Amino acid sequence: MSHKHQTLGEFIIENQAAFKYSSGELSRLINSIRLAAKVVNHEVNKAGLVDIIGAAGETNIQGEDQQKLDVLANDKFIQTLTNRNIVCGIASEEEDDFISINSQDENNQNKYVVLIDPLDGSSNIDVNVSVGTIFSVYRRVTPVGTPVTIEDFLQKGNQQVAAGYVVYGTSTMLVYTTGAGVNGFTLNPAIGTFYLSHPNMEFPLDGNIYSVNEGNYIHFPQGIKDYIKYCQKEEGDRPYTSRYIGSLVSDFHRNMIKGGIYMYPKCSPKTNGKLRLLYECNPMAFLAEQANGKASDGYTRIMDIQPTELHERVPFLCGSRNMVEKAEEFIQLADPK
Ligand code: AHM
Ligand code: MG
Repeated sequence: MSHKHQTLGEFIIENQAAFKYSSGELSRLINSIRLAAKVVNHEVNKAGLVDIIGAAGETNIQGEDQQKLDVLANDKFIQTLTNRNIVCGIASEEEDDFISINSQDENNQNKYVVLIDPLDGSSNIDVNVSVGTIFSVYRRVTPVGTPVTIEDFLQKGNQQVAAGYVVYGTSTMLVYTTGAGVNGFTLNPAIGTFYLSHPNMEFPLDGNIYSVNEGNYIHFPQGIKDYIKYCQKEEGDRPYTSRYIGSLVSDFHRNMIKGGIYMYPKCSPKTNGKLRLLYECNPMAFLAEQANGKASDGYTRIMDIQPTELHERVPFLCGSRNMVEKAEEFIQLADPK
């Protein structure tokens, strides 16, 4: 079937058989995410109209102010996945601990856990700039029918069976992979349907955009400073251009289409940057690799890092393959391990 006018619903059904562990369960899960994405999209679009923006007066485990829409998006995704009895566990950037679903019910034969950043880049909401949702799916490692444990969540990114994001931008898109390439669907808000608009998305091998918060420059490791100087140097196809929205999903999305690198390095010797391995880096890394790009912490493939806790952070470089490899060269030259 030509992809013209193909809806996400049709695409899921058509591609279910191609998925090696296909039982329909993953398809139902993606369908639930599609539904929650529409609900959250509706709320995000209303943000400027109703008095819903602003801090909810709670702080999350990272000690950051939560904003009302984060709470709302978190609730919507958790509700949708719980009500439809579709997964056995959920971990969210907004929750201190993971949630076990129907752990008392021996009939719960669900085998997937979902990790989610319900509304990433949420400081952009008050100023009408794009935000996103990021999700990641794993098969549980403990026996089906028993309560999930932390082990089910602390899996390496290379064990992901699906990952994706929703970008609530000038138009709303859902972009995801189940390990057979990356496809992007655009929401037609008039009828509430996602259409396949970006089949087989791929990062160009090279690019000329670098995305990093240069306000942190003096704190960056020497290799990152050197790479930034390299990007700015007038030579060959350089200087590159700098674009930083401060919304990972949007920066990633643009770089995948145009070619570029996103970086959130260490900002002091003590910290590991800002982004969370499980909720942000692994799903974006899976998408990047499926789209012919690359993701690393400067030394190691992101998806090969063994997580040790739910909310841990890692330095993150992600984007066009040649650009990420160039940045790694600079990092490893300045600070060999
Ligand atoms: P959040 O999960 O608290 O929204 O933080 C993640 C966001 C990313 O989307 C974005 O790339 C980054 O934080 C921006 O951080 P900074 O303002 O430090 O540059
Ligand atoms: Mg986030």
